[in-house]
Amino acid sequence: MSTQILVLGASGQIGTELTQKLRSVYGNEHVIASDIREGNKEMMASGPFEIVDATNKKQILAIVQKYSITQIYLLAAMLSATAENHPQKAWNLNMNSLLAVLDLAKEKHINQIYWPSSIAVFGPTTPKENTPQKTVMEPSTVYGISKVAGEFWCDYYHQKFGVDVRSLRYPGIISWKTKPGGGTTDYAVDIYFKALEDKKYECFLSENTRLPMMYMDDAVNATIQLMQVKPKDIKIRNSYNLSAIDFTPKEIALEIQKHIPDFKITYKPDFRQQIADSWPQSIDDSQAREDWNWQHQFDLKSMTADIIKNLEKQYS
Ligand code: AKB
Repeated sequence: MSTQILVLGASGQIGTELTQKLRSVYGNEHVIASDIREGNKEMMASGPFEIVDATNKKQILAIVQKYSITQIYLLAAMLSATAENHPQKAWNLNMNSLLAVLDLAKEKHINQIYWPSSIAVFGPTTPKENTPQKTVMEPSTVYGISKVAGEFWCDYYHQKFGVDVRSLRYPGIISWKTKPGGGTTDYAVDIYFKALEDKKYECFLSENTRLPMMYMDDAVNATIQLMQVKPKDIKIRNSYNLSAIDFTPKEIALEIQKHIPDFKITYKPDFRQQIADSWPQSIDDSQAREDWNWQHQFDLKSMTADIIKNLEKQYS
């Protein structure tokens, strides 16, 4: 049976780039993009697109049957900052979408699932540096609570029903093609746009707030790589720690100033500071590196050079 992929939440920050990469790997017609709103022009033109509510199991099943889907990548989610303002909505979206696709796999409509977890599963009681794979998970955000619960559901469906579900704990993901929305790590995307547009940026986190981060190219590659690993090599069924770089707002600003010398950053921490302070500063992802040979490519320097080169083209 050929691989037929459905991406739920394809129009979001990660979904947009993941869909395009999956299409280049598996062929445009084999990757069905879906969301509650249309995606960008490239996505709409390059392959099939369907409007789907990721929490509606019936709607998902109809698409699964229409395209003989074998794998689902579930990217629809409400992120940390927005979830604090809409707790019930966040819980419903983040949980019901996951339970819907886990059930579809249990009922043998599909054979593989990808679902992202996050560094938000960790909380103030977790060791902050080199946070281990297995450690205290007592999150203090609604988003984090939904991700911890999701991880337990994934493990449960795997143990109990043999569902092949795979997951990564994403750090902050940095991109320039599609902006994120509602996350605490979003400053590290906004800062590049503002640097090019206005040569200044007011950061909503304080200057020394260190957080784990990753360039989009690395995140997309890790995700597809994980899905291609033989089932016997997947040793973790709740979610793998995944890491690349970590930096503070001050450090990213200094790196941007190497390209745009008159760029200025100011700091005005808001409610997101408390969320950031509850998360790890760096992550130990040695299990992912051992089990399926994960390696990141981009550091702060190469990522910044790549983003500024691409944004300069876009603005010129
Ligand atoms: C957020 O900031 O909410 C996300 C995440 C770390 O999961 N980027």
